[in-house]
Amino acid sequence: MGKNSDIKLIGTAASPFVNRVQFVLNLKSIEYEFIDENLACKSELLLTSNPVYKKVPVLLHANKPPLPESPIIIEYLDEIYPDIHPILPSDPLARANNRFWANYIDTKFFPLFEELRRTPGKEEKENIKKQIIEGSELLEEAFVKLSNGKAYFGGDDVGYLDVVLGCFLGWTKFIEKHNEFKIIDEARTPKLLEWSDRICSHEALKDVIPGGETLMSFYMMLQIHKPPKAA
Ligand SMILES: N[C@@H](CCC(=O)N[C@@H](CS)C(=O)NCC(=O)O)C(=O)O
Repeated sequence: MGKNSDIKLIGTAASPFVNRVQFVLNLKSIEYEFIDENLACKSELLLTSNPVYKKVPVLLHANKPPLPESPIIIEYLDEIYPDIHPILPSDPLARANNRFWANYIDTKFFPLFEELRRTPGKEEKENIKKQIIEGSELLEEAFVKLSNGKAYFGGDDVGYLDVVLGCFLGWTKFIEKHNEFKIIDEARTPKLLEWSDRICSHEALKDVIPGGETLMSFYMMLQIHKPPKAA
């Protein structure tokens, strides 16, 4: 995409946080250049652009200071391109509710996936799986409330939580497959299951969600650089 674009994104294809920004850029039809980062050997560009966290994504917009952290990047893009596919709801309370659930997903729900990978011991793993399942049931309830009978968390169209949670679906399926359990299923989370099929085939997301091979090589890199805890 656009080599001379004034928007550049430092990222890696397997990162759900990077995928969120790509999803929003696609929804808003914004051309950008993707700068592929190797997290096993971080570039000078990443280290100087995000000296605090040293993580992707980082948005580079023209000559402005680099912007890290996916929720902050998404809100920034939504503010500078408000007319094309607004992401956050206009109602302040709905906006606050969206931020609440996004924060839950980022600080409670998704970190359990990493904890599952790093925790040794069958019993401990089963306990984490149980917490993930409870989390998915909370998200089912949130979906029912926020979507109001419509197709997306955002209502008739993709909104903030669709972006935030939708970009975890590749990893959700990967974790399900490699740990032999279901996170989103017909019996416990029927609405989320329908939503997940719908959003994964969305035009702006379908080429962004990483495939199994990309996820596996990232997973192997994590196993080396952040290995499971000692038993
Ligand atoms: N809170 C950050 C999380 C970003 C994040 O965890 N990125 C990972 C890739 S999925 C990363 O860069 N990890 C490198 C590291 O931990 O050193 C966001 O939402 O952007």
